[in-house]
Amino acid sequence: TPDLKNMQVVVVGLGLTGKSCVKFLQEQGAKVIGMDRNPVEMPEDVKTFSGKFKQKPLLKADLVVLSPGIDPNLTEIQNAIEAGVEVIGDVELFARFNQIPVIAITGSNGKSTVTCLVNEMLNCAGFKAQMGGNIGTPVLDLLKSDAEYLVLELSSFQLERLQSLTPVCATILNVSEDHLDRHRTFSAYADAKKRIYHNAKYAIANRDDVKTWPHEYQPQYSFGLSNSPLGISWNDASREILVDGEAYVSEHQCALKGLHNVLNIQAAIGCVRPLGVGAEAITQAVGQFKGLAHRFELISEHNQVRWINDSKATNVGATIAALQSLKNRDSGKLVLIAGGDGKNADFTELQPVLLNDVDLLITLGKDGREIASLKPGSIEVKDLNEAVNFANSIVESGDIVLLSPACASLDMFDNYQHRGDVFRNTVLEVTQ
Ligand code: UMA
Ligand code: ADP
Repeated sequence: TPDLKNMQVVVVGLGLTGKSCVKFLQEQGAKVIGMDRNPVEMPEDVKTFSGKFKQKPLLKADLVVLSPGIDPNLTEIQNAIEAGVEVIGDVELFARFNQIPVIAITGSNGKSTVTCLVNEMLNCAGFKAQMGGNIGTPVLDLLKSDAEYLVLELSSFQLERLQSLTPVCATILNVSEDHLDRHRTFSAYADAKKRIYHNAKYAIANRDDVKTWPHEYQPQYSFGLSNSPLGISWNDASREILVDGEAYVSEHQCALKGLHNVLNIQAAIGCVRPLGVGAEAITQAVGQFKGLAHRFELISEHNQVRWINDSKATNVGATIAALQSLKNRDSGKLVLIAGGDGKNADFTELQPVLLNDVDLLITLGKDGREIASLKPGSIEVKDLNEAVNFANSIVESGDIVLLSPACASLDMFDNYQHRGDVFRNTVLEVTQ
């Protein structure tokens, strides 16, 4: 492991990640400087700058550690890189010290769901596993864990500069447009995700989505809805997940619903089977994992109207998945509430499902108008409260109201949890 003692390290961004970096670096004996655009309270021996990032300390540093939310293309950071300063992320720092086997998970959608499923499957098989990364616990906080496996959810921001991670299993679940405000082009975003396979022992890819494939694609480690004699597949007639052509788990044994979740379950199976996890543990895990809050979560069925909170649908792909899950329902109108900060996304892909599968579209937020323009008769409202009240005024027994914004929440809320909580509370208020 590298020696950080007395090294001059600048930590940029002092949120969850930055704080974990400062703590770790101090334990290693480094001299730490912190920077954040906002004033942040730090230990006394950490020199901290707020406001615009200070160029001089960045140029003088032995190492710069960037938080995932910091754009490496910022002038001050680029100048440091050009001056030969090493600039890395927290996951790279973690990888240089970590000894615990890692299962690494990325994708535009389904990361948190698959991370939790893999964790659950390992635990059901009697392994001690712990989750971290983009899901919430900064990876450096896991270095001292006594877990046998670390299950890491990694975002494109965390993968962008990563080199030293050597996962046992790595998977890209899917790649659809997201974060173009930061990565600028779709190919740059997809390339960042591809780094997850670098040095991975087993690469688990979606055989039907070439964008998820590693350089050396191997069908025995693939998943997907298409037929395949090898790897993990799906029999649509019997509604069963197959492994190497043999029935393995059936849909009714799984607590998660929807075809996108079939893919998530397949990917999780693909990640744990190389580790020796068997059918019994897998069946137990898929039976008990009901999914996370804010992901296609049923929050009320008052008067036979279903209200679904899918606030975590922060890109177009997730909203399309939600609408597809509702396609084969019996009857009733579908009201969709969408909009927020689109992160420079192209919404035209959403148009066919808005036209065919949505009966009424209510939009809000920064990019609400743009989404509303895709469907005649859409209604633009000022906030979520108005959206819920309007929906409530027109719904009848059998209808569904879905909050699935296809956008980030940051233009109107603290985060997607806040947006989902406001939705839930308002729904419970108006329907009681
Ligand atoms: N900051 C600046 N300048 C900037 C941007 C941010 O100074 O230009 C400062 C902010 O004032 C703040 C700090 O940086 O004090 C925040 O850093 P950060 O944005 O990197 O966020 P963290 O709190 O460190 O949380 C990060 C992840 N956030 C992002 O990638 C944006 C968390 O994922 C992750 O859970 C956490 O590390 C632990 O690993 C959240 C997320 O939204 C859930 N991720 C994106 C997503 O899922 O779409 C990728
Ligand atoms: P992530 O961590 O990648 O954001 P989550 O599991 O939190 O993924 O789910 C985020 C959103 O994407 C939710 O709206 C969820 O319903 C949807 N979703 C989950 N899995 C998939 C998938 N495989 N394909 C498309 N959408 C998905």
